[in-house]
Amino acid sequence: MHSLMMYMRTVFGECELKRALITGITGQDGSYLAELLLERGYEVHGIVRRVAIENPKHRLWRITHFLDRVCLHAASLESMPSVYRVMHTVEPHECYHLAAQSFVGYSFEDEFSTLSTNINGTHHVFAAVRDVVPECLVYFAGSSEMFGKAIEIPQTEKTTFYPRSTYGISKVAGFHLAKHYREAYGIRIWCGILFNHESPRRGFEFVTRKITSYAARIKAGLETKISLGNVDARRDWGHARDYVYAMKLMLQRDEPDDYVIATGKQHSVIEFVQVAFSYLGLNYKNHLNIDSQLLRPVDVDCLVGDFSKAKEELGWVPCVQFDELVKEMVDEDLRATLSQ
Ligand code: NAP
Ligand code: G4F
Repeated sequence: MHSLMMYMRTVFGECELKRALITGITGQDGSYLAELLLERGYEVHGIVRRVAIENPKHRLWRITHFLDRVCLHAASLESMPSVYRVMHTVEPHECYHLAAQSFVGYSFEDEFSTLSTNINGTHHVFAAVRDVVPECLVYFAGSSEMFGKAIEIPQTEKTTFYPRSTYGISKVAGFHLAKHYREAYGIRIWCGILFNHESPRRGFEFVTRKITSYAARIKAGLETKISLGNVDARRDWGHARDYVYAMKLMLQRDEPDDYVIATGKQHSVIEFVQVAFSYLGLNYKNHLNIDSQLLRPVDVDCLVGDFSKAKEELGWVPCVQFDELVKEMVDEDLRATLSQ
């Protein structure tokens, strides 16, 4: 694949094919974004950890179906030389920086590695762009976790941040680094402030996928109970495919800016459980166990975004509704469970 891309670059010249580099291509968003960019005719490169290449069946499950159409480069966010090396090799026109320790729950268990990976990793990517490809357009994956204990409802681009985890703090730091690189060095970095987005490719550690996978296993008679923590938490859940499209739209604007990407609708964890279980004809009350061990030291209770700016300036609106999202995830988990 790599030699094919080098051949195409030589034959067609630099201007014909746009090259995109995605950090975190093996993740939920990276996989959907890579598909979108391939559809648009991009030459797509991705940064993956060495272990992913060594254990492709386990680590590359989200991107197996298009592996032959992308070029993967082994690197780690923690290693500045490895990030610089990839930037030199690819010389991307667009760089989507999605890689992160993205699980808030884990950030309470290992604060130090979360801060180190997410802040230093982001700094390495921005510095490499500045030093190697300063014209490159950059997307930074900010998060609604930056609003944390939100001081207003709904949250907009102007809402003050109040992060409640080292994960949230790391994203606030990344957000300010992005602004600093814009102002000090003129690097064109867009910050997406994305609210929770899910899909059948969501990691099993996140609450939505945990719920849909357990619902499917309970339906199939393989489990009887699901244990959850704070089921009163409220989130603004959208579909990952809709959200990666917003990333692409941002980089088509002339000037870098920040955009809230959300549905504007809020649901509790318990509502998610109820919709998922009742879709399978199950009464969740017969299967739910509340486990205080799963509570976080502090939680984010209520997030809901106002996406008016994205609608007005990007023409972006969410397409998939909450019930459709839950059903798509349940359908996929039931199919996978029954085919095991
Ligand atoms: P995800 O599924 O957890 O994917 C994270 C990606 O980062 C994976 O490809 C992972 O690689 C990679 N990664 C982690 N640590 C790395 C390291 N040290 N070096 C290189 N790669 C590393 O996350 P996602 O849901 O796609 O989210 C994408 C981005 O958006 C993240 O920055 C996340 O914090 C942010 N975000 C997500 C949401 C959401 O609701 N999904 C909302 C707001 C913001 P491995 O496969 O090797 O682990
Ligand atoms: O699904 P979660 O782990 O997602 P969380 O913490 O909202 O973070 C996700 O969204 C952020 C955007 O706001 C992203 F930046 C971040 O990368 C990630 O994608 O938890 C959602 C809620 C929390 O309040 C949690 O306490 O569900 C509650 N919850 C209740 N029981 C649980 C569980 N969460 C998990 N993961 N597992 C449980 O058993």
